[in-house]
Amino acid sequence: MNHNSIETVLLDKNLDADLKEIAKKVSLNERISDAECNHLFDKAPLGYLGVLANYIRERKNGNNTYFNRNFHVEPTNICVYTCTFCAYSRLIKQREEGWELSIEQIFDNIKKYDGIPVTEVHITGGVVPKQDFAFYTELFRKIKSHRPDLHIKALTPVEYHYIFKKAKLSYEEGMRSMIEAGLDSMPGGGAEIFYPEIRDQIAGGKCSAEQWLELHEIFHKMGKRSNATMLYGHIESYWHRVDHLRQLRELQDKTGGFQTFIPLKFRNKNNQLSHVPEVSAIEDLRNYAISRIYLDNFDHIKAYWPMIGRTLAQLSMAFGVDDIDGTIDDSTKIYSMAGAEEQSPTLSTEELVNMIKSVGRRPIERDTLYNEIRDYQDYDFSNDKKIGFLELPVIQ
Ligand code: V47
Ligand code: SF4
Repeated sequence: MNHNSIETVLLDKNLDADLKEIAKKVSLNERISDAECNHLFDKAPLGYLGVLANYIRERKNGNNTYFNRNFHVEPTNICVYTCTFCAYSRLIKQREEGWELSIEQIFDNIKKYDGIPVTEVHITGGVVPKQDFAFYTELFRKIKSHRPDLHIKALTPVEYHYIFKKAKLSYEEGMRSMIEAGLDSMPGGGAEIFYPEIRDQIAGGKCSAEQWLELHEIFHKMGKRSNATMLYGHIESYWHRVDHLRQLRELQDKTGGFQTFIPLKFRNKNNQLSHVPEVSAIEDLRNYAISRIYLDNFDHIKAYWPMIGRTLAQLSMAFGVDDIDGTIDDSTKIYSMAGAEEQSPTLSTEELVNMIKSVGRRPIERDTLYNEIRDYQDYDFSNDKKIGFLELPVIQ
């Protein structure tokens, strides 16, 4: 669609030499350096970034924009940690306004989706002592024996580090047991910002960057896939983002186990960083595009639409994003409490498909591992009410 525009960028007399060199590298499918990535953050105009990111996006994924049918389960909204950006932190959350679900309660919630064509359950929330190794292995087993084809994408290195330490298990032993119990893949959370001085200030006490990366590496080596995130737009500088992206790119070179990168925009409601202003939509688009340009070994860049809103998610598809997740119920409280755009993020499949089509992309439903389930480009919703509507029961 836009392949000629990169030629225009290459011929642009007003661009500085470094930006020209970066455009040349992108056109030749060459990797950009950390210094070049820093230069993009410091100097690159939005239009230029859009052209480069879109060029890469179309080279990798054509015109496709992916989504999946998943639902979220949050076993608890209480947490032993004190991340300053988080509305679940023990310094913010009063026990009375918290919930801590039992295995039976979670399982009942999962059973509400029986007969509904969801392909994935995304399980994540706070960290509490009761929800330990035995709790999660039993929960995963129960889900799998009830619905074996439901993909379990659950917990992050933050939870696993805490759970395995408490159970006195090595990371390898712990991960193997979780996989045996039914864990299929790992979501990208808990990464925040890897650089120690920033990490200590916003996420002190939880697993370190090295531990986060090690757990993903072990998981990948066991043949499993996972995602990666970066929480941006708070107290970090651009070079901290570059440092974060570098570590992800290096691990991906080693294992190839990451499927998608999800930049997460810091939202400032109900947390200890409420005095920090949120970054602009322009900054979000620049960040998506630069991530797409730098992470040449990641197949997908995801915009999490409940967090940034539908309009920005639509715009992001011109800045490197080829996936808009698929959250289709309103139980994801960690974001709504922190001031996410979509207070009640329920979209029917038809609305999601129209959102993608109206910006000229091809809507493709995928499973968690990016196998194509259905191409919705020419789909006629009037014939199929069951697929057209995904108004799901509210969990919790
Ligand atoms: O690690 C918490 C973030 C993450 C705030 O893998 C906040 O498919 C912004 O990782 N402002 C967890 N962000 C969620 C996550 C995720 C979400 C959707 C899909 C996938 C996937 C993964 O949420 C945390 C943290 O970085 N978060 N509080 C906040 N105030
Ligand atoms: Fe707990 Fe995660 Fe919130 Fe940190 S971000 S306080 S680890 S729920």
